[in-house]
Amino acid sequence: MDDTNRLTQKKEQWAKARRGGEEREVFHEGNDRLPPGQHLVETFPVLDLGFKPDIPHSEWTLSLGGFVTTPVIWTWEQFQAQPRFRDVSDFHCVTSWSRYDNEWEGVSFKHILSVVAPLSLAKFVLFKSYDDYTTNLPLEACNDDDVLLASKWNGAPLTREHGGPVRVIVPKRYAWKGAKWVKEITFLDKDEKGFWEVRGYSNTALPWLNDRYA
Ligand SMILES: Nc1nc2c(c(=O)[nH]1)N[C@H]1C(S)=C(S)[C@@H](COP(=O)(O)O)O[C@H]1N2
Ligand SMILES: [Mo]
Repeated sequence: MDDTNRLTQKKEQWAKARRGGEEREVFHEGNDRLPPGQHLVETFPVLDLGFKPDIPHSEWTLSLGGFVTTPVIWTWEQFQAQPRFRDVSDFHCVTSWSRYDNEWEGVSFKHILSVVAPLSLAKFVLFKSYDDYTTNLPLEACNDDDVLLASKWNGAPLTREHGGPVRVIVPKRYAWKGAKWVKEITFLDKDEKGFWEVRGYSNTALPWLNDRYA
C-alpha cells in the first residue's frame, strides 16, 4: 500500500470511529447554528490525503471547461484581475468539527458562471485539484450566493496547507465538497463522483441533514 492509500484508509477509519462514537454516546444534537453531530472548534484543523501540493503563482493555472460557451484558462494574474468577492461563513467537516465565521475572499462562483456561460445541458460540476483530489456537485448547488474560489482567509493569503493558491468554498455542504488547490472545473451533463463520493461518502453532503454516508 502506498502512503496516500494508507493515509486515506486511516482517515476513513477515523471518520467511521467518530461516527460510531457519536451514534452510541457523544452525538451532539446541534443547535440553530451547529448542525447535528458536529462540535465547535476554534482552531483550523488541516485535512488532506497526506500530500500538500506546492504550486508557485508562476506555474498556477485554473481551467474552466466542459459544456460551456467560453472555456478559459486563467493564469494567477488573470484570476487576480477578476472582480473580488468576500463572504463570511461557517465551515463543517464531516469528521465532526465545525469552525464559525471564516472570512473568505476571492472570485464568486456566480462570476465564474457569467464568464464561461454553461450550455443548457450542463447540470453537474466536477472539481479537480493539484493533488489529484476530485469532488462533484450539481450546478444548482454551485450557483449560490455564498460559493466562491477563495485565495484569502481571514484577511491573509490562503496558506498552502489550507489549499492555497486557490480553494473552493461551498458553505452549505460538508467541507470535502470544496476542493483545495483547485486546478480544473468541468461542467458536465452527467454526475461524476469524486474521491470521497466513490468511497462511500454521501453524494449530497448536507450538514443540516446529518447526511454523511451514502
Ligand atoms: N484537494 C483537496 N481538497 C480537499 C481535501 C483534500 O484532501 N484534497 N480534503 C477535503 C476535506 S475532507 C476537508 S474537511 C477540507 C479540509 O480543509 P482544511 O484542511 O482547510 O481544514 O478540504 C477538503 N478539500
Ligand atoms: Mo473533511
